[in-house]
Amino acid sequence: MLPDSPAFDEPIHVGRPNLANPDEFLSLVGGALERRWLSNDGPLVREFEARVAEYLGVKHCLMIANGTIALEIAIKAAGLSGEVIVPSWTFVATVHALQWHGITPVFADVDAETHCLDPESVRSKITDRTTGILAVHLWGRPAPVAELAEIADEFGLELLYDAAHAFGVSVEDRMVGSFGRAEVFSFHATKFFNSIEGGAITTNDDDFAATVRLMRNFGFAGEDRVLGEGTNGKMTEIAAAMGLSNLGGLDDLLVVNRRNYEAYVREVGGLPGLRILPIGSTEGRSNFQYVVLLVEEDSPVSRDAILAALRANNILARRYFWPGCHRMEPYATLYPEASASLPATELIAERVIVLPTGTAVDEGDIGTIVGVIASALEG
Ligand code: T4K
Repeated sequence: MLPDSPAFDEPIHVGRPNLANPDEFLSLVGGALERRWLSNDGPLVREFEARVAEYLGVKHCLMIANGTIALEIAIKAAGLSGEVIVPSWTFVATVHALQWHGITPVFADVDAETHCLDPESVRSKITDRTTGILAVHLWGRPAPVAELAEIADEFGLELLYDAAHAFGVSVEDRMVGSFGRAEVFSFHATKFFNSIEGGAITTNDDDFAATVRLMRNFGFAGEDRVLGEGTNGKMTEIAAAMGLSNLGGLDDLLVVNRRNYEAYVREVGGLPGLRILPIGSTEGRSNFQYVVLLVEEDSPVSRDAILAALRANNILARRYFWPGCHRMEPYATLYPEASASLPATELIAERVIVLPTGTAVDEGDIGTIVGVIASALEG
């Protein structure tokens, strides 16, 4: 490598899509074209729903066009209004989904070690206008499901989970997908398991599932019978084909993610002021889909200096979810006081770098990426 040439000739992305079985995808798409059934509760969507419900051990899985619309439908189906408690430390779609429906997002802080909601902070945010909690299993680490269920029960609140990061994750033996009233997944192209665009709502509640089914198709209960408000949340057959073709390779994708995560932990160990956020826990299975580098207070150089070095070398690492939703618009203007009660969120936002993983990188690439980070530490 020349001293001034980048470590990689081509960009290395955080969200490079995994394609577990392109031939199966093309064949499934061929079948859809032959049938001329491309959307609206098609056979591939139905098969995808049945297989995901079985995998997650949940009664109902309803495929939706994307994770954001799925969040919006879940919020409507749960009848949320007034104020809903949500982390600021999440992708902005979680918060937008509330605001878009005229609901006030009330930001609770996260635990600095897990990056998931801090139950004590949640308790401190409950008012007589609170109708629910929208928790996030951030980075694929389960939110504190037992504590949140206890709070929801105690105060009569709805409990929904944004499980966009947590497909394939379990809490002990129970898969994420059946906690709270409902859980919402994203199968966006950048997620380790993808359906190009796509999402799902999973629930064990029959009435809730029936409401979601209506809402995702404009409220139609028959050809010309509309029973209530609805939107267009339908998943296409092309998206379901990608989802189905990736489902067969899911175990292999999980192995690759774990291998990459462990390689990063090994390579970063010993670098001063840096560590990889622990994601896996002994109480359940992780999907290791995000590798989060924490640049601690005693790092010789700043987070942004390391990020700049990575980018100069074609490594398109991200500082998800800087600066925190409460510092993004419209929330920064609407809730200028929010940061005062979010010390952990504010701290984490200055420390994270999300590194590339998935099938597009191997252990050799990880060695090179961490080599760039090590050089950056030398200034
Ligand atoms: N809740 C949470 C907690 C979420 O993280 C998300 C989405 C949602 C809800 C909403 O679910 P969806 O409505 O998206 O289903 C990305 C994704 O767009 C978003 O799905 C994801 N979270 C978020 C964490 O990341 P961007 O704006 O950073 O994505 P983008 O397009 O810049 O892509 C990231 C990297 O991947 C780039 O380096 C380019 C590369 N890439 C991207 C695509 C689409 C590829 O190499 N190939 C591709 O096809 O938001």
